[in-house]
Amino acid sequence: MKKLALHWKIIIGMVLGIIWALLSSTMGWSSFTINWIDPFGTIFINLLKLIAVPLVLFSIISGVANIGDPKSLGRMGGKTLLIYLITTVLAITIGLLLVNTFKPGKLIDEQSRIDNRISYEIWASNQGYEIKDGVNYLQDPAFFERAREISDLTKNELEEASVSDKLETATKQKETTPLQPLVDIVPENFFFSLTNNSLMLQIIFFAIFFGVCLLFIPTSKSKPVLDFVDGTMEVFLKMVDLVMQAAPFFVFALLAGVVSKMAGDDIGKVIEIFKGLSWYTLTVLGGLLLMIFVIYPLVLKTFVRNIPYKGFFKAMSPAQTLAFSTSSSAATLPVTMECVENNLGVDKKISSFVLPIGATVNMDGTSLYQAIAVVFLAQMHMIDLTIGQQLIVVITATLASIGSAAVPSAGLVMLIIVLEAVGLNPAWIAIIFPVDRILDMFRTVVNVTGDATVSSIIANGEGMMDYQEAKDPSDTFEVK
Ligand code: DAS
Repeated sequence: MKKLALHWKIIIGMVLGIIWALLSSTMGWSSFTINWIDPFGTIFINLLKLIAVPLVLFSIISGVANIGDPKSLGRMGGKTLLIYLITTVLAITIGLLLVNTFKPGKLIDEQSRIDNRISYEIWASNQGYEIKDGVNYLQDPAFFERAREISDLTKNELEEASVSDKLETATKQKETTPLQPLVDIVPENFFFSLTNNSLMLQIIFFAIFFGVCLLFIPTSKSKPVLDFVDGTMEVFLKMVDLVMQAAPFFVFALLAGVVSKMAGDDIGKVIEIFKGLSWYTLTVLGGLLLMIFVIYPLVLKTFVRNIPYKGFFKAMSPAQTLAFSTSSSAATLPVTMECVENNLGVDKKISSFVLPIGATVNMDGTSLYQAIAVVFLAQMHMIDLTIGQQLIVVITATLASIGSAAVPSAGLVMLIIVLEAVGLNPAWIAIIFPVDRILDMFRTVVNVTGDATVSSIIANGEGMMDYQEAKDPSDTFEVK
């Protein structure tokens, strides 16, 4: 039988995980699932966190240092990075506008959101985070009742202790499962503890600083360093690849665990989760399609007048199709370059500089998705992120999308960083995992379309673009 593509195996793993969770919530196996299956989901999250930090470090150093000679970093490089930054922040702003307008996370029933909020407060107190939005539901007797049910503590235990060690007890009871020693083998990180929220910002600053300085030392000195960086990055990309190979099993455990934990023995809650997920998916898809069919054409119309609406899509469709099916900007890069050079008429001197950087640091689709995902997950847990926190989302989503490698599911891995930055639980990526694969296809198309749009603007600005409408379809580069 033809080898099943990985993303279908992941989808099968997810479906089986959900079926198991439904089964265990009707058969009362939830505690077995939480104690014996869920820990493998935690191991998966820890593995992704373990890879995320060094992957950001080496992928940014490599992306910046491979710009080549510092001169090219000058005017055109500065212009390129500036326009990439503008389109990324624009994408995030659109994402935040959509998720704060449609509030997909608030469309699930009140009781589920209250339960989610209580489990968040128990988790947050265990991490030593103070609750950012100033409301502490566990002080409210009504919530208290729920906390007792959720943390299956006896009433007098909760009554006696003060709130903080109440939460302590609650969490201790919740967190340790028989497989905890196994979970503890997989470190969250070998460099730093990710609980330091601003960690990622510091890493990205360091990586850019290191990469730029690498450009300014003599090649004889920088070459071995760059070889080491590129080689190490390959190692971490291989780690992502291996972990994703095992993803079908991990995803099964993750979904079974998360759905069981959120649903408990109440099957109705599972329906609520999927109601929330479908609204979330529609919000992200709406944003991504808006970028492809409205925003980029508008930007092109403003800055590159001579490309007709249909002409742009005819020119870019081979690259967009490949981006959709591979979910990888890196794999699509060669075709993106062909389409931009042959069909949009962008001079090779521009495309060979602007597109490789774009594939690494410009991920408008990913940043839009990360902004929506964080606010959606907060809404689902009855957390209203303050404007200040949403600005932190803008900054970290920008940096996380710069740090995301151009490989499948990279945006999901970096979402952990954005969640951490606003004091939310990174394990929540499991809640949106079921739809992540499909969304990854669309956001990669946005990433690639964004790179093509910016390279057209740069080329047009430099007078190095000669667009000719493709006479007939055969002129368009066919994906071999
Ligand atoms: N799949 C990534 C890319 O190649 C995007 C993402 O994971 O968000 O662009």
